[in-house]
Amino acid sequence: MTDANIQNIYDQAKKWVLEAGERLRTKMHQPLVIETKSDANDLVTEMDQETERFFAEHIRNTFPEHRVLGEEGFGDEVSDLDGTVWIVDPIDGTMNFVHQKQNFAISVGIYQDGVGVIGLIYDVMADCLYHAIKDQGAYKNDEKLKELKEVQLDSSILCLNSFWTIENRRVHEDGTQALVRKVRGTRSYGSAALEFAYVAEGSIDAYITMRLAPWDIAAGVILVNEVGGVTTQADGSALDMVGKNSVITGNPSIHNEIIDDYIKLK
Ligand code: 2AM
Ligand code: CA
Ligand code: CA
Ligand code: CA
Repeated sequence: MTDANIQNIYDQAKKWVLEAGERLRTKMHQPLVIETKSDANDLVTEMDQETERFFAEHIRNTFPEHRVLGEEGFGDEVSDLDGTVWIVDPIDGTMNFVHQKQNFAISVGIYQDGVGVIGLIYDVMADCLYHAIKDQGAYKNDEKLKELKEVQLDSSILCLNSFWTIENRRVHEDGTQALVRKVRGTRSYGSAALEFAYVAEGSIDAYITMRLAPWDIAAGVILVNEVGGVTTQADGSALDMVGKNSVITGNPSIHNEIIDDYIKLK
């Protein structure tokens, strides 16, 4: 794909992300229909569905040869990343959307034959867009994000949550507790996409979570790559962008240490 093509796709994607965010801000104070998915805390609203439909329709009309992988099922059945695939999370942090009316994001990652080429994460209520085109750096609105500097674990801030298992594997619980005590502080924002964006901007140093889907991470991985960060599964193996993943993303100076000395996925 030529640079001009990528720029055109990026321009469209950015326009739609901002437009979808504007629609969410306008409609979010209307009464919401809230349903549950895999369990009582796994929420979905009609705004998640409407936003994903908005992306799927625009992408199909403008780029009919592209495919869409989305959380809410309005995209295509995607089991490989051949060609151009848009990986869309219409609202990342639905629980925050419902309970807090803030701290949620639209996440769009665009992959070309398996390579992440465009990442957009839009913090809707803050009107803050994190964006990257492969090999051109990552940005927070107009500000170019800096390469991550070396950090020590005991002066790091770590994001994590209460998901400590993936399928029949689990983190080493004593090790993970030791990690929580070792770092300077822990945080949990409840939006995987925003947590990736915070790693990219250097406001947190690593983020650990189990059981994420491609749409949670597709854009974030691209942003973090652009500032020299690394993302793997919790045992250090490569991510699977069409399957479920455990995830550690962060500063390369602490990434391996966290995996080898603390998480020790069993
Ligand atoms: P979502 O809001 O798009 O569902 C919450 O810690 C983060 O984990 C959010 O990014 C959320 O994405 C994601 N997540 C993935 N699977 C989840 C699940 N089964 N239940 C709740 N959150 C989930
Ligand atoms: Ca969800
Ligand atoms: Ca998500
Ligand atoms: Ca979602």
